[in-house]
Amino acid sequence: MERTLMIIKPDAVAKNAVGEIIRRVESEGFVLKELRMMQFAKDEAEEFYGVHRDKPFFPELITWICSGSVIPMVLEREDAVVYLRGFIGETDSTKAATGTIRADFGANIQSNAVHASDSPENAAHEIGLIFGN
Ligand code: 3AN
Repeated sequence: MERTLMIIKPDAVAKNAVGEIIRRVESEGFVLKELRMMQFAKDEAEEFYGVHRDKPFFPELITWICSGSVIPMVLEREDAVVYLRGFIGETDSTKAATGTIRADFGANIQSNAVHASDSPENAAHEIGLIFGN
C-alpha cells in the first residue's frame, strides 16, 4: 500500500464539488486516511510550491491557492501516486481527458480543481508539511 496527498483546491471547493470528488476517489479503491479543511497562509503556500519558485506563474499561483479554503487529504491505495495522477487528468484542465476530475471540475492550467503528489518522495514531504509527521 502507498500513500499520496490530494488537495481539493479553492475553485472546486467554491463549486461544491468536494463530495463528488471524494466519492470518485473512494470508488477507485482509495482509502481516506487523513482529511482537513484549511486556508494556506502565503508562507505555507510558498513552501508547498517551492519547486516552482522561479517560474513566471509563481506569484499568481500563490495568490490563487491562498484565495480560499482547500481540503487536503491523505489517500492510500496500491500504486497510489501514479494511479491518482492518471485518474485526475493532466495539469491543464482544458487538455485533461474526458471524465477526469480536472476535466469535469477545473477550468484551465491554474484553476485545475485538485493537486496530487507526483512521486512517493514528494508525497511523504507534502503530507509532512500539511499533517505533520
Ligand atoms: P501538477 O499539479 O499537475 O503536478 P505542476 O506541478 O506543473 O502541475 O504545477 C503546479 C500548479 O501550478 C498547477 N496545479 C497549476 O495550478 C499551476 N501551474 C502550472 N503551470 C502553470 C502555468 N503555466 N500557468 C499558471 N499556473 C500554472
